[in-house]
Amino acid sequence: MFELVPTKPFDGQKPGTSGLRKKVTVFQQPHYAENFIQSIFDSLEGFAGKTLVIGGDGRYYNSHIVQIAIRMAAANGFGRVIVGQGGLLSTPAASHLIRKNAAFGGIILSASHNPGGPDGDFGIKYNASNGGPAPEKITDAIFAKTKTISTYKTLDTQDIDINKIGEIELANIIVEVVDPVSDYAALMQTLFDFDAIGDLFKSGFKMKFDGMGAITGPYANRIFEDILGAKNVVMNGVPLPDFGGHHPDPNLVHAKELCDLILSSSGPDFGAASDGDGDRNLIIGRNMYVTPSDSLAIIAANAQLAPAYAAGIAGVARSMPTSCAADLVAKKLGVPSFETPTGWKFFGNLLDAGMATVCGEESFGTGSNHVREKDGVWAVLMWLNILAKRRESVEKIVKSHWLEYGRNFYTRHDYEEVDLARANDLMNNLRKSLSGFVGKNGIKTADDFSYRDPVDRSFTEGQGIRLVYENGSRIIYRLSGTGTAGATLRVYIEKYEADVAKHNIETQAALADLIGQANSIAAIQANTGRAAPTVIT
Ligand code: VG1
Ligand code: CO
Repeated sequence: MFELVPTKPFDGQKPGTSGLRKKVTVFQQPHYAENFIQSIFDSLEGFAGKTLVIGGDGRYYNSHIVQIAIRMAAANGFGRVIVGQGGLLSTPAASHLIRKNAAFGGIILSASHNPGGPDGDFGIKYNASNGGPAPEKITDAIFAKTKTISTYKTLDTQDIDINKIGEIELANIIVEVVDPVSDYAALMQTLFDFDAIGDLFKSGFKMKFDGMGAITGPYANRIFEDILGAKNVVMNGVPLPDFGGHHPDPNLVHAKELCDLILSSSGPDFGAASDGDGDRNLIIGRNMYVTPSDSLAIIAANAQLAPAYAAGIAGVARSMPTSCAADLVAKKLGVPSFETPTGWKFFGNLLDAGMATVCGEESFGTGSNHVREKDGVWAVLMWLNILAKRRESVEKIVKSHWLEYGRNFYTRHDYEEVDLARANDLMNNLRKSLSGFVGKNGIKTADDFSYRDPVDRSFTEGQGIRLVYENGSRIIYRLSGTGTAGATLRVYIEKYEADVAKHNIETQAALADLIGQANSIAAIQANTGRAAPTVIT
């Protein structure tokens, strides 16, 4: 029944910021996915007889690869596979299942916020026994294996029916099909004050949640409507293989339908959205868009309003390009703040060691020590918990936060699908000029960000060019590690403003001077041929 299939290495199976992401057409090459999955297993030790969690965001090709992963897990000697019904699991729900079942690890099928469908993207990532994305030590080992692979192990069997909840025996393993939502929803009920949130909805508070045709629809329906009793909350709530044509990236550009609704003066009180695999979140209130960096800071400052965090937080961690707003909160609370490279895998050790409780990224990712992934629905519930306790509007909460801490104006400009060689040249030119920037236009320091993990001392370099001004303003340049076509240049711009009289300036206007400097310092137009960014968040 077991088969050893001969294969040859594929180029470029290097995991990026969050797993291996490629066009669906690349994954459709015979043996492509199998090679990567076998390379994952070949990089791990000691999983014989243990449990593997498998699930994905439901995008095109999910159901096909789920079957491949189950067969290969069986052939490679796992003892049990836990799979979400229909092959579905949000990324945070998968992280929770790994932890709850003390699984050896998990395989998550997702290209997250990237578009889906036959012409879209697909992805595979491995999460370790702490429920978090594999650290670089493992992803490097996986990549090394993909370069020498010559065979993979699978099972000669028909597709397994994973549409019915229950256990199936397959060769030497048990395949346990679970409801993708139940365990996750139960976890959320242990963290937040569901009674208070339910009362908020009873008082007439109106909310809209955009599932963007991706994985979070069923989670949102169960939690916000069935459990919390809110009415007519969820839009685009059915996960579809092509996300209904949506680009499931919860930002002002791709969640426009929701934003237009909430950002009007007669709209609902609160709006939220999540991405393809359910780990990102967008938070908006009537007339008030909350930047992810501000959201992290506000969550850190108010976390004690939620039962699970009532005793206070141990520390805050943010990715380097995320604004420094959260650091100000940590300082006031008297807890440490950490600055890590981009990607949730860098938070894992801090969370495991109890050094940080709340983590976040400017890219619409927020989470805590309840799982080891960022978590979209968690962030929405945290906001609901804060709103239920404070009984103030989102706008009031944000503005009083700025009043107390000052405002970190923040924007990110993305230049997508730029020519890869030109993008690399741009970055290399910046790298070469670093020392020359210092002292000009008020720039205090210039470096290429590197990070020494305080827990395991592992070292990561080349994580983004960082220009820091005397007044704390920052310009950061880095190339995306999740795109699948050409290169994406990300430019992050931040300016601190203590003066409350200046807090209501429109963000792009407030940052106009720095944006101009960012463009000219990197000669973006000359180097990319682009006069303007593709996406501004
Ligand atoms: C982007 C974000 C990063 C995030 C990563 C995965 O990476 O910037 O903050 O952790 O996506 O998120 P990059 O390398 O393209 O900048 V998800 O929701 O796409 O798994
Ligand atoms: Co995601």
